[in-house]
Amino acid sequence: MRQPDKKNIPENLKQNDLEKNKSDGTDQFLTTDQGVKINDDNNSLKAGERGPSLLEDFILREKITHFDHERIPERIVHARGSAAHGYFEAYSNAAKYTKTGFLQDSNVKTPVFVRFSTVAGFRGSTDLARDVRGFAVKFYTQEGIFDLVGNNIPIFFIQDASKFPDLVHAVKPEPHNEMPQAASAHDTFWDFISLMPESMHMIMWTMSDRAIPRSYRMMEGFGVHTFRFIDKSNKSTFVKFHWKPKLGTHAVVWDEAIKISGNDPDFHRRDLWEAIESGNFPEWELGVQLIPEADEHKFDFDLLDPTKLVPEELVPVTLIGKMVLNRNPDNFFAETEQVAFHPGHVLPGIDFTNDPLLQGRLFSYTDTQLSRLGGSNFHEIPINRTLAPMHNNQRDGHMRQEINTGRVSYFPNSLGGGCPYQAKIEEGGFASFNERVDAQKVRERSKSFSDHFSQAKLFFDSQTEIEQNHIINALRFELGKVETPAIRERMVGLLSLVDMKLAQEVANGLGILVPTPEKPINHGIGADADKNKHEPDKVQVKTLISDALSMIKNKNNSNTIQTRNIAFLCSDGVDAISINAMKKVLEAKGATVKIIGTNATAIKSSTNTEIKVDHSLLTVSSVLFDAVFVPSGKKSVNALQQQEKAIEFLNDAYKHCKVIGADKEGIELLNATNFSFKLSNKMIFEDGIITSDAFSDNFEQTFIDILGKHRIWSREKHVAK
Ligand code: HDE
Repeated sequence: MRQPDKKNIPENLKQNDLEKNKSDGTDQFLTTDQGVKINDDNNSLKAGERGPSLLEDFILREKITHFDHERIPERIVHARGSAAHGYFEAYSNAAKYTKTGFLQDSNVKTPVFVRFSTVAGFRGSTDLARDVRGFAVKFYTQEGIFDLVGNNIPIFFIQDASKFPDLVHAVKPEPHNEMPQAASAHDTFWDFISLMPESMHMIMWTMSDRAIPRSYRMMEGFGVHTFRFIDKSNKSTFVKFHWKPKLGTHAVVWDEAIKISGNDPDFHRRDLWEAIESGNFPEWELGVQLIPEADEHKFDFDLLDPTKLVPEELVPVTLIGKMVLNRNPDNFFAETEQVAFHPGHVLPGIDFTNDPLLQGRLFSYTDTQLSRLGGSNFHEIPINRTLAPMHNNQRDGHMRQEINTGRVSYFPNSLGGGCPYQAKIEEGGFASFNERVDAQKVRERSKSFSDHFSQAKLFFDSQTEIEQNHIINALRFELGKVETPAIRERMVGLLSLVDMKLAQEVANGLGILVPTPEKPINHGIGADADKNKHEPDKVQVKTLISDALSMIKNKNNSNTIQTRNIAFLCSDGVDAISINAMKKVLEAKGATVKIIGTNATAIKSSTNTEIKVDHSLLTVSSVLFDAVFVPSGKKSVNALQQQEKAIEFLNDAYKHCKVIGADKEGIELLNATNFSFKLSNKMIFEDGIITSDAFSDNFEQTFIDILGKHRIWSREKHVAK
């Protein structure tokens, strides 16, 4: 039996594998696809200088033909995405529960390729859409490929795979006019949702700030479904997968998200790319919630229901490994676009449950690659190729790369000596978990799936007031864009089954009433209305509040300011000492400083030294940064006061609850803003405005301490007034 070499596997094993397919034209001749050197790539072959082009011009024909076929269909969902390479290291504490190889040994570095995505938008749409984010990880293990194809939200909209095409048709741009792009704020989406009470828990999450992350690097990830770990004795333990980001879980605010979409639609893509290029490698820890088979029915929800999560207070998350992303792809199309994930790519030691959403996914992912990547040989595309030895009797098909030798392509055979031969379980052969299934075929939903509101309420109740307000505002925005009154009413009716205050606040924003028994919901679907009325199941709920569901209360968030981006607003005459003092402490803590100048190249300090400008004020906005600092320097501040963009920069930073720092004369620039009254009201500290006047002794440190809080949420109340 072949034993994989588990010791000291270099982290770049997949990189070595990809090297075989890399091509670099440096110092090489330009050639045709056939390797013929090209003498003139600028002119087609013509009958005379001004005559028609000749069909025999094989160089032109080849070039144009290839160009004509450059595009492949984009993913039907998750079309917009960004990816990176890295590695995973197990802590080896999961070995008790699963026999899967890559989780056994902490010396093994398993190469990974991770693709993050939005769901609804097209390939070229904005990163900052209000949307779920995909979080798909391909592990190139020594036993084959394992794909953990998850999202940044631990549950889903629907319970049964048969509703997925309907959900996606509803959320995608409407079919008659293909609008709106990368947005759920339109009638077809809310029409569907208002008739699908099972989506209410997910709606709470997607209307929360989880749907507008600050960065892919600051998102949690979840496997969503309940999977199984299988140990050596074939014992099964239910498992829920979690990714916990080292940088904490953070979001932007909605006004910021829509402004980022205009300023830099590639915001998340750029953020991931630049972090990796600059050596700030993003990290996550892999966590699992483990539930013994015997406890399957001990919860007030069904473990097979993908609209439910297992509260961390009931089953804590055990960390079993860490993942580091340390290399950007070389070629977007070859790697990020052609990577094909599939929740059905599992290994010995990991298996499925009967979650009906997962079961449907197991069919869909291979099927979609057949049309997206053009045929059944997509596993041969370098990014999809396994590192484990691969031998079988699958043959031929479009674009087959492998040259299978010999005359045998069937099993069993005697002519090939019985090869390739089957592996016994002890030899690493995969055998499905032998779950006993004894049932009749039915098209039915289990009664245990019928409580659609308890966990929606759990989520809403677990949020801080700030976060609840964001959910209310998101719903006011989304439903405010809905044109059909009956859809809005139905939605408010469903919200009233989650939380009356929530429904009332949303209804107030829409200018409608919350439906009551006297004035019931208008279902808007004629005679069938009664069929769609939903009577919520009353269930005894054990978990009433879960702090892990709130990003603000989340205990995994540290106060790190690592990789936070701080804008320094500067012009000629800026005080270099003031810049350097703040820059030094920020960079020592791993933050990044960007000099924003009144021109695009360089400015002169008060002592006439040249300071390189990172961005011209004209090309950036406060929404692209985590905080803003105005260094001292009278002339610089005077010049900035003349720039509307500088004042707008500060006003937006204030509105989005970001830390604002100003050194000596820098404070005068704050006097020209909407929040200048704060300076006289002495509310500066709790309001996140850090001036050298008020904090003369520990100015820089105070700035950093407040920056570590991510946002000064308390400010939001008076910003709104
Ligand atoms: Fe997917 N999903 N999905 N999905 N999904 C796809 O596969 C599908 C679901 C997820 O970066 C598609 O290769 C069905 C849940 C991610 O390449 C497609 C159902 C979760 C990605 C597909 C679901 C996901 C996809 C489109 C319900 C979180 C992007 C292109 C039964 C656990 C992967 C492709 C990447 C992509 C089908 C529901 C996550 C069409 C039928 C739940 C992260 O096959």
